[in-house]
Amino acid sequence: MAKKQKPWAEPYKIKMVEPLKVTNSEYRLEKMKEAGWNTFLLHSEDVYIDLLTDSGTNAMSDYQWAGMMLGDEAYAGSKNYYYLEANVQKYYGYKYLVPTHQGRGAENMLSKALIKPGDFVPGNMFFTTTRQHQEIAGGTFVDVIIDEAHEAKGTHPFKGNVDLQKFENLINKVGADKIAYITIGAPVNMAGGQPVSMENMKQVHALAHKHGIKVVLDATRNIENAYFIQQREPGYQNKSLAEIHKEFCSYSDAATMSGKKDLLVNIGGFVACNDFEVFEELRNMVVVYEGLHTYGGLAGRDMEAMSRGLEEAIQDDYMASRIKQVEYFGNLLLDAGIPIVEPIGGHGVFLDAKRFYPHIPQTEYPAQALAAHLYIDSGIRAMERGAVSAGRNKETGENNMPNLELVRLTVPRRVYTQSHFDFAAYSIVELFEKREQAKGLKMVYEPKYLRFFQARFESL
Ligand code: PM9
Repeated sequence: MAKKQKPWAEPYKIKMVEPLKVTNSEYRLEKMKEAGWNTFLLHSEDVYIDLLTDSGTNAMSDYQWAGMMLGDEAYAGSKNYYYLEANVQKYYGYKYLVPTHQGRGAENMLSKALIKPGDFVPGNMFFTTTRQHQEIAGGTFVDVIIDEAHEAKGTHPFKGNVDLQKFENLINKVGADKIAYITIGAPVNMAGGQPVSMENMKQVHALAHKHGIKVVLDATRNIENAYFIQQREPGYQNKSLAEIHKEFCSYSDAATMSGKKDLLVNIGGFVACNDFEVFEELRNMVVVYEGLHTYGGLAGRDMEAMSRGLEEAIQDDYMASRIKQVEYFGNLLLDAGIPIVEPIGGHGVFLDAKRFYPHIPQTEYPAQALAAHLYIDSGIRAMERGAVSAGRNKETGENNMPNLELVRLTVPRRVYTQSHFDFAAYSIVELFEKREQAKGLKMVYEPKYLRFFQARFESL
């Protein structure tokens, strides 16, 4: 008899619990109507299992909570800032740090500092807030990710990689001086949490620097990316996540960071760089948008929790359990024949709404509808990542119609147990079995910026 594979288990235990409200589907249908068929507009107390996002939904450890009591709430020069600066230098390797209240605070400042109106900003697939700030600064985002990233199916181990030919074509077309920088997100959120290989990052850096173009890392989930390199890329199996992560960052000039993901906190972010002139600009700008450069919109205790979260997130055993939980959930769905993005990504499992609801055209927002139906059916909250999130073309005003029409079931860190995912998978299979009855949606209210957060819909 073949020996079973040894199961994995979390390297932590639960010390405090938060009760969840269990509701029925009639109640949830009412709540979904009130929320305009947008899961962002639900009240969280009406949600049973909340897989909306892994952003700021982390469970902090006793070590982090203890650190919260050591907040130095001085206006200037808090010791928690210097500890965070030292940890960012140690684990990311950048010379200069400016804290921000969260990732988009960093994106706002870096975009303003580096983009001139009319510039182009290539990147490995757009991210909603990142592209919005680039556009507000007068830039135009250009997608240079490999084609495989735009397909839900596939086996490519590093679907987040940049297509170097696409990047080079852009340089030849517009000229290097019209390219503000290239931005690399790793793993790629909108592609389903797909990682970038070290080799690709090295090549991007070499090509960019050959033309005097800066490389900016969106380091939001970069430690998760390091795990995929350790597991999948030859030559990295015996290296620690800390070593891999720092090497990866060494191929970039600056980074924007949402600490609300990798760094196991509920709020916080930063922008970091190696170039003193860029730092000077950011340090000057932060006092306008966020706060003094030694707190950037955060309390001292928040910076302490983020430093300590970084020390925990970089541990190999923690990260293995994080990604294996996502894999466990994804495999339950794959085994039941549910169409999801493959390979399974780092921070969540993404349902492929085009294959889940093939009878609903993309103009009727199948992913938005699927997220709403899942909530009504079982109290699970997910997020649309398709035509609604893709917004409109900034020149023509036409709706963008991305190839990927996805529902993201994001896994908060250290929050849910294996049985929550058993329940979630069972509920998704039940919904799949009655998929023919499902109807699409019509958008009835569209906000100007990042419409997916506040748009409202009606069922057709
Ligand atoms: N990501 C997420 O749920 C939260 C808001 S968008 C629905 O995935 C990347 C790769 C992110 C990200 C946020 C940000 C912005 C930048 N880059 O939310 O401002 O995934 O801290 O970070 C969200 P903040």
